[in-house]
Amino acid sequence: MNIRTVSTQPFNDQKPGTSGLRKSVPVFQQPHYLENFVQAIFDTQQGYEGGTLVLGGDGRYYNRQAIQIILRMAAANGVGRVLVGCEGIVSTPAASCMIRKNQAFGGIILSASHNPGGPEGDFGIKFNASNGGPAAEKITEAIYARTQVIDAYKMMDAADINLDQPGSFKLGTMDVEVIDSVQPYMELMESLFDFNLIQKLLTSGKFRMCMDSMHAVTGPYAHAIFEKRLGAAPGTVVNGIPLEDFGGGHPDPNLVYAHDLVEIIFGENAPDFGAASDGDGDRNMVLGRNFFVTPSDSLAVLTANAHLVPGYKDGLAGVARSMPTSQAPDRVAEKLGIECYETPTGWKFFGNLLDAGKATLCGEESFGTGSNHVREKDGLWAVLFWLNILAVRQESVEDIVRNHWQTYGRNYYSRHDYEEVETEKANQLVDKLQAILPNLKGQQFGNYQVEYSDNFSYTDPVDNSVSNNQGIRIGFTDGSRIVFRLSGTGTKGATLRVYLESYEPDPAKHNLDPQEALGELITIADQIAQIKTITGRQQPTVIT
Ligand code: VG1
Ligand code: CO
Repeated sequence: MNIRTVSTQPFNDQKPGTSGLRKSVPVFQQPHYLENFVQAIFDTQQGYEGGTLVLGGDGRYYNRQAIQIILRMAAANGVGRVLVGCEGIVSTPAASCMIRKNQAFGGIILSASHNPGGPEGDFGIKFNASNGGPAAEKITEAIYARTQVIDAYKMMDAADINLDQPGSFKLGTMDVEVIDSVQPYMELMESLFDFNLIQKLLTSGKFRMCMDSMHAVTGPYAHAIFEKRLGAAPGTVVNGIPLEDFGGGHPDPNLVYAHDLVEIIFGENAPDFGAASDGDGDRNMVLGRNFFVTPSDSLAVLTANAHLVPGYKDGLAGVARSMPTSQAPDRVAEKLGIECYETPTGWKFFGNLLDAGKATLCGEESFGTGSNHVREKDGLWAVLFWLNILAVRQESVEDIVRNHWQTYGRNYYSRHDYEEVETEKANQLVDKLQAILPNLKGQQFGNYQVEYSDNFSYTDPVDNSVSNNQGIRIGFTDGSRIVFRLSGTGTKGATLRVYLESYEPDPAKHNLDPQEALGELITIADQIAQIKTITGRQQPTVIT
């Protein structure tokens, strides 16, 4: 088959963010835009000639077209074999699983995660390395550098591959295997969790759950695992068919966007357990009847109960959380006598800790939880982990969490997002904050005294690489914290994230609304950062 070298010119905006390159669909549809980025991936990798590549996405608009383009480019670049998800569907954690299982040199995941999809929505592309995890910063930087000088890409002339059902094809000498990505993923889950016990719970007639796949990628996985394999009642999975525009919603599993689930779980005759996952299946939200579990608490509870779950019964090497995540997991780690690592935001920073066997469980406040079973956060894995704990303990979600607070104290936690702020104003806010940081120490704000203030810098304990400017932290003498950072996944303007945390050891004070418990810190955050004055916003766009 004919292989062409196509001349091109660099685009200046192809710098990957927290999780790959995310832009609106029309940006990706510009001639050469996707091709340039894909060629930059090949140009900066080794071992792809003759090697295996995993390819798939979350099913959003432009997924299928992008897959056909990438297949032809992979063939033109000499890749040996590509494993593609049937219908182009591969969740992010399933892609990680497939890369590891098939000794692939890497994977290309097409997703903009929880960002809305459709012709005017967002699209994204991410490269994962041979360990199954998001490419480390030095790789994404190399890819970006390459996009800045690229002048040509390779393309094979060939017809589209039929992605509708499993099958084997050839593109020139390259093998294309279209496979059902649910199977290998389910097998991995079965090796970690007590499926018999969970099945007993789900078929006992005494326990009901609701899984909201938000019209996104986990639908097929959730149907296969919860309903078909574990015997949950039909209808347990809602919004379970992936749609190109996610039904017009934000596939973001939080109390604001997962409104269908929220109505069910806070409504009459609510089920015992509810969960939701995001566009590409790596995030999760966990709920009990009328009860919300913060992602930070979820990581802490999973850590404290891991010994009840077959895959983790021998203990955890350590636990890791992103810096803005609450310190609830730290308390559990301390009691267990294991290390708790604090990393910058983004799953790529957990990769080395997992590869080196230093951490077993990892989590982020942004509804991400995972373990060393793959190198991505994993939404359905977290749901199964919770189900396994519920099946063993035979207590409600609420009782388990309240009990946890009694033992460890409660870390009140909330994140306030200001979305689509003018970039200039957001930068101004951060610059001003940065300038006053050195003077904050010792200052008193109401009941709170500043103990430290800095811009978080991380030195990876495995390869000693340093990542600076990962978020401004203001810590108070009682352990409370306010963290400010700008999002690295948005596609419009800037998103300012303000993370708030306070610690309450007294069980008599564990029943407050977090916004109330954090009220004074919320005011202090505005006072210090001048959010209202600089952004002109009176309140956050989204509170989680
Ligand atoms: C956000 C979250 C971060 C997460 C990232 C990717 O990044 O805060 O914790 O790892 O999204 O998740 P940022 O830079 O916008 O704060 V996903 O599910 O969007 O791939
Ligand atoms: Co995601």
